[in-house]
Amino acid sequence: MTHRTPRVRPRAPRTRLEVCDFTAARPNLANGAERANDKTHRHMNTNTQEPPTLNIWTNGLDGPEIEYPDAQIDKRENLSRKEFLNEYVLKNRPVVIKDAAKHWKAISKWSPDFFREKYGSKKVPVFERKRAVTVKDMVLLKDYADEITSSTYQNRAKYLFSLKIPKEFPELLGDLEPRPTYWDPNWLESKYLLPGLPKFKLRNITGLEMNMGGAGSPFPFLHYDDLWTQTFITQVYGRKAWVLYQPDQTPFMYPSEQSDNISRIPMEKDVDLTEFPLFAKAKPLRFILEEGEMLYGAPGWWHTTLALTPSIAVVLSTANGTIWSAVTKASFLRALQNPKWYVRPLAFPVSAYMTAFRAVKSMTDPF
Ligand SMILES: O=C(O)CCC(=O)C(=O)O
Ligand SMILES: [Fe+2]
Repeated sequence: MTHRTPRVRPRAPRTRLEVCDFTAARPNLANGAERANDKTHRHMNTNTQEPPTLNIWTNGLDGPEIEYPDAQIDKRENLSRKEFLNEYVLKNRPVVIKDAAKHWKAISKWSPDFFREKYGSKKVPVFERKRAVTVKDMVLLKDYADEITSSTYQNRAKYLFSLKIPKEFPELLGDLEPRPTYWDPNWLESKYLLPGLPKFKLRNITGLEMNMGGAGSPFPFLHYDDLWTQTFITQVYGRKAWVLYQPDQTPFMYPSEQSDNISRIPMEKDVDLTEFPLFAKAKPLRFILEEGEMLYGAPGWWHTTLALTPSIAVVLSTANGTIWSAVTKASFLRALQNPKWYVRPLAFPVSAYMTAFRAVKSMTDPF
């Protein structure tokens, strides 16, 4: 996905309720539905008055030994398009497709060394979260390749994301073929989608992107992908831990004021439950995406990641008739809530156009 630059304002002062609501921090009382074998660290040291905290990766940001043997995500092979549609897309459930990228050259060819040698002098944007603000830095790819290969859990590499492959590495697109059938139809690629509004977010959300990190690098923020699109993330090199929360967990996610799809909860350290008490109630789904596997990220699911090794992933956001009404609604609200007053009236023609677009596209791409 393309992320809006998530600059998050300093937090509002804590409310009395947040400071006092310690029930939420006690997992067994607060969240009876939670899996019994969930070993999430939640500490409340009553002797020293340390605030209760929660580590979303269960065994800390300090070591690569994370394993989730009871991962609650389906990992499928030989998944037909029909099964994909009926069992996952129409049920709004994520799935890992183990063999969707098995013929891609990228899987054996791309690595930090490959990018260091072939593209070392290219400048790329890298990100980290500092005090609730995502900070961007520009670095040479050769330096960044060194950073991710020497990253440790104590000294974590920054995160590179949303680097547009067609723009930055057009000659590498052939390494990502054959194109998985699950990606189509992708209406976001249509030149008839809101042609008069080239800057409108929906026009720029698709296209293959690259993400990179090093061992211990957290993706800078917990979020769901913009405008309720679906996203396919392929782990081309290395492995990465994922945590997902289904859309009904939104009340526990603390969306930021500026971007309702980006949480204010910091990812670079344990979550302070006196500040985010409701987060203790959220039901996580955790798993590891192994090299070569492709995740279908269903719309509206909150997620974030932690690279366990040097990691390279390829991301594509798509949309079509199966999710179009949700994408239309999100686009309508985006325009309506735009800080620029003159953009707001566009909300109505945008949603009318998208509704008509769906009627036309459905003739050739019925579901
Ligand atoms: O690659 C990752 O670590 C996370 C990707 C992601 O969530 C995104 O690009 O939207
Ligand atoms: Fe995402």
